[in-house]
Amino acid sequence: MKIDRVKPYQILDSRGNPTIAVEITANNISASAMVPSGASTGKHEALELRDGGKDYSGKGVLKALSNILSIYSQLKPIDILNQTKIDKAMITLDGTSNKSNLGANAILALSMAVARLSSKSKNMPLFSYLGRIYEVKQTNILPTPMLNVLNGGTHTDWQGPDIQEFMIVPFAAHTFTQAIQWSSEIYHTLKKLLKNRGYSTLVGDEGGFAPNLKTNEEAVQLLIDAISNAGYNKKVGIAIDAAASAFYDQKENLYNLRKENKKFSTKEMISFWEDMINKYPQILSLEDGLAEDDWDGWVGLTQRLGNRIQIVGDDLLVTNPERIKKAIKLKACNALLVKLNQIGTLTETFEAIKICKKAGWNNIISHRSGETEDTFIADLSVGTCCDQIKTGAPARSERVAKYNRLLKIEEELAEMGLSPQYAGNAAFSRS
Ligand code: 2PG
Ligand code: MG
Repeated sequence: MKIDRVKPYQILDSRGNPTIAVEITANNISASAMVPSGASTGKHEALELRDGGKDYSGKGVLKALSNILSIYSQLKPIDILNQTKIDKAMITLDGTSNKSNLGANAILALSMAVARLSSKSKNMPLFSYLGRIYEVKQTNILPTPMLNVLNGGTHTDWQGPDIQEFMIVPFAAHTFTQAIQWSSEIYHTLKKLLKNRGYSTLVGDEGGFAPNLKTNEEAVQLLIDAISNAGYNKKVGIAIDAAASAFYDQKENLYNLRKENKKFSTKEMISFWEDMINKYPQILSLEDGLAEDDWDGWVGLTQRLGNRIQIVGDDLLVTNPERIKKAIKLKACNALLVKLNQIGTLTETFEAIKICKKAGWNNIISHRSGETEDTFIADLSVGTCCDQIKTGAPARSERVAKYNRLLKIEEELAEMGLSPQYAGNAAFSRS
């Protein structure tokens, strides 16, 4: 199956910024893919190529589109059924460690589209095909979702809390369908609560509410009240993504929590988390609690809290096998946030997940704050047996598209006789 047509497009993401879509065709079968884009981008991520200049305030991706065409013309004929070979050829063609030559967005668009076209050509659902090339035996596990119902940080232009994401985790549901029902009910209960307390119910970039709260802790309290008012006490937990690199002041070497009117050293920041976790046992996961290069701090944080909650590296690890290996060696965290566009190919993403699984870490497949209607990550979470996914609030089309795809996969699995299983609480057990 050789690709005989490649058509890249410049489209808009959920924030109204340009991003890439590509459609590829082989033997009259076509498939497409769209690339997301972050806001709290880690500085060690692979490069997202932007045009610069005046149009779209420099955010255009026309150079990346022409790089897609040039990759095709240099690598053709491209046999779509060998994902690893295609991804490796693109990595070699780029020739840099962070894909700054061709752009990780250009490379990823092709990498995803190739997988989707292959699955179509084999008449397999995407999750089954990904499972085959990732080499797992089972692809019948639906991930436990982390739904970001209260937004802060850069995703609200700092109108909301300093902490970027307050998520609900319906771990005790019996099915994915039930997990989504509970989450939607809690989301609407939270909306009522905010209204009653005189807060705005406008939403941030990931569909969660973005109220101008007085403290960060108030957000946790609001989630606990919403969970309990909706009737899901002890059945739904809380996950936090602090995105601490965004409020870390490098000059002062301090964490600046505007809402608390406090500047914390690394040690104090760790104590802040410890106090919060002591006070709110509902918190079961903490992502980017410290900044992306505060390695010693991360080791201390994991020593202190790693046996009680999941410590997730996002900006710290950037889905990069080399940084992950370092973190495993140092015991700097115990879970990976998986983002395709941080590394730029499906093959390297598989490698990152495999390394973590081998180390007994958890993996959480993740969206970006700038998203599209592409639902690739829903299939990826099932195909790689990743047990957890975070993809925003149960609201806004680009977020619910992924949850809706998983609802459909749950049905499809049953129809295929593969007895779907919801990961639930087991997603948080570590070996
Ligand atoms: C994160 C992500 C997604 P962004 O920090 O985990 O929620 O945000 O895409 O802006 O990096
Ligand atoms: Mg994050």
